[in-house]
Amino acid sequence: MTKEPRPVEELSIWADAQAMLTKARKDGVRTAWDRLEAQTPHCTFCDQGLTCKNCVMGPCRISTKEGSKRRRGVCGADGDVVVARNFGRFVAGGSAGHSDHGRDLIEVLEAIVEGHTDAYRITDEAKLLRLAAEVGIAVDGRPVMDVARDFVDACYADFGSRRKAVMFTARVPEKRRALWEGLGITPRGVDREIAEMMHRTHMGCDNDAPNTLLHAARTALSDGWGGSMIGTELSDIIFGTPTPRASRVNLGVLRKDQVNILVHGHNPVVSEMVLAAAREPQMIERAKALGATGINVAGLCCTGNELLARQGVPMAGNHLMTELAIVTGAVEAVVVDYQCIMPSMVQAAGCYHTRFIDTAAKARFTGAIHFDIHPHNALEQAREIVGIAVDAFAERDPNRVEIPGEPVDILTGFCNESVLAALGGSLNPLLEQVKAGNIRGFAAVVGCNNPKFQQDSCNVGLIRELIKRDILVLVTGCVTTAVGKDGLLVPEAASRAGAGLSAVCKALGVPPVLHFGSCVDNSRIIHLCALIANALGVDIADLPVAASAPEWYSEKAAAIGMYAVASGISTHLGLPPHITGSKAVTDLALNGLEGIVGAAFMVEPDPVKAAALIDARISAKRKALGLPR
Ligand code: XCC
Ligand code: SF4
Repeated sequence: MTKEPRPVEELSIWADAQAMLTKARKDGVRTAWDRLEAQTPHCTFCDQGLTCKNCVMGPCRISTKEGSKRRRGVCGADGDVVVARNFGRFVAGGSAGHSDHGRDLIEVLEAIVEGHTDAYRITDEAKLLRLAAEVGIAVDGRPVMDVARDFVDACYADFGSRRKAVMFTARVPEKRRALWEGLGITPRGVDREIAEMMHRTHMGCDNDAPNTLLHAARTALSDGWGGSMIGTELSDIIFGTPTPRASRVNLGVLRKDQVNILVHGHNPVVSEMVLAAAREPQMIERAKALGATGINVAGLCCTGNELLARQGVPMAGNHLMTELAIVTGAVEAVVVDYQCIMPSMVQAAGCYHTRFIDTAAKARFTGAIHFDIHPHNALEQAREIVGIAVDAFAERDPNRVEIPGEPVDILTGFCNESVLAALGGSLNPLLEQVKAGNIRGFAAVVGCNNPKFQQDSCNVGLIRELIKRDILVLVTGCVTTAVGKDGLLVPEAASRAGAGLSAVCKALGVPPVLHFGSCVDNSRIIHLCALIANALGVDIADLPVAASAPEWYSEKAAAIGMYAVASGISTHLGLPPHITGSKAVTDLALNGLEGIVGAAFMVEPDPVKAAALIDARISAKRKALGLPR
């Protein structure tokens, strides 16, 4: 007997998701929720991090039972070592993802400097010059392209083995840098730390769990202050630094009367070109010839966040909406770069007229239409892609189209530069509000969806609670779409915040939740923390700030959490990583790290309880700084 499927209301809090889950069942499209059910219960050894496959004397499953003969693997590694090694590689995977993305932007800037592309250009020259000067490159009187060439070299050098510290660690408060130095976790080079983690976790190397975890911190720091930060800064230089602008979210941003193209993945390098091609008059004419009124580009996941923050392109959905967006039957093409793209989307697309197009040699999907996009051919390739989407419009079956819900308004485009500009060039007005207790602190709520949660219940539930407690929230990644759909990314949402925060937001005309970009843009948030700490003459760990990834799923989210904690920002997770098989590792993550780096992880699936934990943290930090409330 087959089990009744779970009611769609239990799977997501959103009406648009529920409608598409119902349609998916009718259309025979399987989703992540169905597949999770098929995978449940998960293997307990794997879930707790106690499986090791690092060599072929194994695989080994470590038992934690007292007296068991299987308390050690064939090589003799115990549960602590296996858990730490697995977690170390997990963090290295995430750091590699963000940082390789960052490197792709260096290659684009290099192509601009070398004159190998007309598709890309330096949009924010002032930012390039400012950053170049910041890292010690001579700027005055030099041609911009010469400065850019030196900056490209400086960025590449951050990936290598010759530096004592990645360049942007100069932004970190001195006290924290000294702490890292003392612990031996100053991030030296992005590729170096990642490679060293792979080395350490080979059989017979680092067999001391705390030592492995310290290197996990170092690896993550090379992402946060290295690869991700380079990704963010170069994206601003090439595509422009975000400024506040209006946009809209949810599946309702898809258009019945237009060619719909969804961009999905992470890097703006491809999606910006697709957008540019879709705006060309001859493309729009081609769409009109087929009966469409135009071409609508909308975002999914983080490349969506990149286009949203810089161009105001609407956001169709976050991680768990990606399959459901196809189920609308209204999508002509999904164009992907890399990361967080469920391979199942190829099958989902195959159930409709939707073309699934991949664009990177390093992220190919069997069954997809493949383009190999490089800086020198990006715009021509993007034009071909948009052409394929437009032609697919002729095959759309109106009887299978259902676009649920109305778009919700949001305000986007916040970043350190735009916040500083809004404050008149200095953080002081903001800090005065913090000192007075109108803003009690800051929380960065970031990350993904995970079908183990009712979609967005924890993301939204936590943020609603935090703003009530006068905690200003910054969001990135897939949490953006969640709060956006809840109506919290508009200035009018100030009325849903506590009295203090509400008054500040009303005075400034900003929402109580600020959209700070994509996942690599969490680097903006640690940079902001460093700016505030430096302005106050304290360490980041002394600030009334916290981070949270309520519904996280990915290796990248683990890297972000790890660099946040190692930077002194306590971080809440809605569910634990695969470490619970080791008491030593779990204790270290939840408690021990506090004494080492001044911050630790908190794990709590209930959003209201999580808000209380974050609030308690912020209160303690305020008290230590001698601040009221
Ligand atoms: Fe991926 Fe960045 Fe997570 Fe969304 S939030 S599911 S990592 S797209 Ni980073
Ligand atoms: Fe087993 Fe050790 Fe090999 Fe891991 S490294 S598979 S624990 S023998």
